[in-house]
Amino acid sequence: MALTHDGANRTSNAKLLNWVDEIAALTQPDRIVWCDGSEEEYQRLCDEMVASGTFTKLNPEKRPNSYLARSHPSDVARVEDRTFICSLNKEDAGPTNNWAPPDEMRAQLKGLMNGCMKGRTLYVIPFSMGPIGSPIAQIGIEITDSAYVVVNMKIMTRMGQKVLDTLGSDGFFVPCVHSVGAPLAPGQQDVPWPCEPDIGRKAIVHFPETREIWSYGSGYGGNALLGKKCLALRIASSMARDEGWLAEHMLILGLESPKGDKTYVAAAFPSACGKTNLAMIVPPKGFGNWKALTVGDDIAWIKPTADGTLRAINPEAGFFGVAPGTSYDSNPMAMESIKGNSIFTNVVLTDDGDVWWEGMGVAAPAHGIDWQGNDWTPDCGRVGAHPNSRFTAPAGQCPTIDPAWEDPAGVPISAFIFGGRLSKTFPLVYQAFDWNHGVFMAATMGSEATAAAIGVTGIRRDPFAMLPFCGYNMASYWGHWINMGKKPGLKLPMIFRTNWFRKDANGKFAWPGYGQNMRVLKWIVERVNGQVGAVESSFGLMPRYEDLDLEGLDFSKAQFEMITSINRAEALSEIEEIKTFFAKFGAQLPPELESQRQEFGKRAEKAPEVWTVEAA
Ligand code: O2Y
Ligand code: MN
Repeated sequence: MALTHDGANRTSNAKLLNWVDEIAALTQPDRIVWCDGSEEEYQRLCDEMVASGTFTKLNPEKRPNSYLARSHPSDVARVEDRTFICSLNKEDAGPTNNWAPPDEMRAQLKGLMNGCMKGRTLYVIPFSMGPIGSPIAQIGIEITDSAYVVVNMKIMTRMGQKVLDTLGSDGFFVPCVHSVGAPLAPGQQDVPWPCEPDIGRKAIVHFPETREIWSYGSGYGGNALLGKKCLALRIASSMARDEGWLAEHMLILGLESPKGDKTYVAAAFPSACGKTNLAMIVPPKGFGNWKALTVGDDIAWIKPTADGTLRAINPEAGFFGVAPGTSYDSNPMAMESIKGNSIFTNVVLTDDGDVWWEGMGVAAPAHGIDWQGNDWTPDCGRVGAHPNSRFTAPAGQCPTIDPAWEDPAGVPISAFIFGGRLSKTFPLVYQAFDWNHGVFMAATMGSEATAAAIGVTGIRRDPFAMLPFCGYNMASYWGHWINMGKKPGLKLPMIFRTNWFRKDANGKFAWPGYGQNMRVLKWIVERVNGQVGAVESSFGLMPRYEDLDLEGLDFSKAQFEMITSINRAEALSEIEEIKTFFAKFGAQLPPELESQRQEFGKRAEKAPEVWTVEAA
C-alpha cells in the first residue's frame, strides 16, 4: 500500500509528486517527510541525530549550535572509481570518465535501490543551486534516507518550501535519488553512520541526457550532497554545453582597489593548491588598502548576458572545506566562518567539547577522541583528524563575503585564473596571448605527480580542474570553451595561469604564497584594466620585477628571477608531454589546441637556454 504524505499540500507539480511516489515504491521507506527548510526542522533533525549517536553536540560556549559527526571508516571521500557518466554513447562520456550502458546501469540501480530505505525515513529536499529565482539558478530535488544529508543541504543550498513555490506546477527540476544503502530489518538497531561498506556496491551515477542523478551506498560529501559535484558540475556542465554557458569548478573573488573599483575573477585549481585559501585571501598588512571579497569558494556558473558580459553566480550557499591545514595563518576568514552554526565531520573531539585538527595552528589537546571514535593523544602515532575531514558552514558567516554574493544577476567576470602545483618549469604568473591560448593553458594544467600517484611521472593533468567533474567528453568540453571565444559580441575575460609552488635550489618554496598572492592578483587586475606592462615569454605575457607590487616584502630581483626564469629544455619536454596527453582524446581534440601546442613549441625553440624577464 502506498505511503501517505503531505506532498500534495506542498506542491502542485504532478511530475514531482509522481516521481516521489515512484521512488518510494522502489525504496520502500517507513515514512516520507517533505523538508520545509525551516530552522525548526534543522534543529529537530540535529536533536534526533544527537539522540541516535550520529551527532555529538559541541560545547555551545566554544562552538555554538555546532555538531560533530564521525563517518564509517570506509566512507571518507568521493569515490571516483565508482562515479559514472552514463551517456547514451560511450564516446560522449570520453576517455576520462567511467561509463556504463544506461540501460544496464538503470537495471543495476533498480536492484540496489529495491527496498533500500526499509526501516528509514525518505526525506524530500527541494533545493535551489543559486539564489532562488535567479535566471542562472537551477532547481534540484534530492530524495535521501539520510538526516545528515538534509542538514548539510540546508547549509550548502537554498532549501525548502520557497523552492517548491518557485518551481510551480510545471517547472523543471533535476531529480536526485540518494540512499546510504543500509536498510533496517524490523527491530534492528541503527548505527551512527549507516552506509554500504563494500566499495564495489557504491555507485554515483549521472544520466546526462535525462539530467538525472542516482547515488547509492555512501553518506559522505560529494557522493551524497548531490547539489554540489553531481548537479552543479557534472549535470550542469552538460546543460551549459547545450545552452551556451559555463559550469566551472572555480572560486569567485571580488578585488577592490583603494579607489573603490571592483574587478571580479574566477579561478580553478587542482586539489592541494590552496583554492579555499585564495577564495578567502586576506591582503598582506599595509598593502595599499586593497580588499578581497569572497563570492564563492568552489563552483561558478557563468552566463553571457545581452551586453556580452559574462556574469557568474556561486550556486552554493555554504562552504564544505577541508579541515586539516585550516588555521588563522593559512585562512583566517575560514576560521571566522566556522565559529558557530557549523557541522564538522571526522575531526578530533577535544575533552572540552570543541574540535581540533592537524594544522589548526593551536596546540594539540593532551587528549581527545579521534575521527574513528578512539582515545587519541598527540604522541599516539596516528593522526587525530582524517586528512579529508570537513567543515560545513554557511557562506554568509564569512566576514569578507562580497555584498553581491547573492545577487541573482551574478557578478561580471573580467579574468579567469588557472593554477597548478609545480616545483619547476612553470613561472609564478603568465597571461595568455589570446582566448585560444588561454584555453590551451587551462586544458594542460595540472600538478606534479605525488607519491599518491604511483607510476605516473611528470605532471598529473587536471584540465580546468574538471577531471573528476566534467559530465561529458573532456575534449568536447575544450571545444565548448573554444566556441565561447567565437561568439560575436562576447566580452571575453583575460586568461592567466599561476604557480605558487616553484622551489629554489634548496628545495624550499621560492614564493611566500598565502596572503602575498594578493600581489599577483593586483597585477592581474591591472592587466585587465590596462594599467601595467608585461613582457613576452614562450609561456605567455609576464610581469617585470617592477610591474609586481612587492612593497613591504623582502623579495630581491634574484628571488624574482628564481620564480620567473624559463628553462628551454624543460619547456620543450613539457610540450612533448602534452603531445602524449592530447593523443588520449583522438579525433575529438579541437584542432585549435594542437595548433597552440605547436606554436608554443616554436616559441620555446627560439628562446635562449635560460630565459629571464630581465634579459627580455
Ligand atoms: O570528499 C568529498 O566528498 C568532498 S570533495 C570537495 C568538497 C568541497 C570542495 N571541493 C571538493 C573537491 O573534491 O573538489
Ligand atoms: Mn572542489
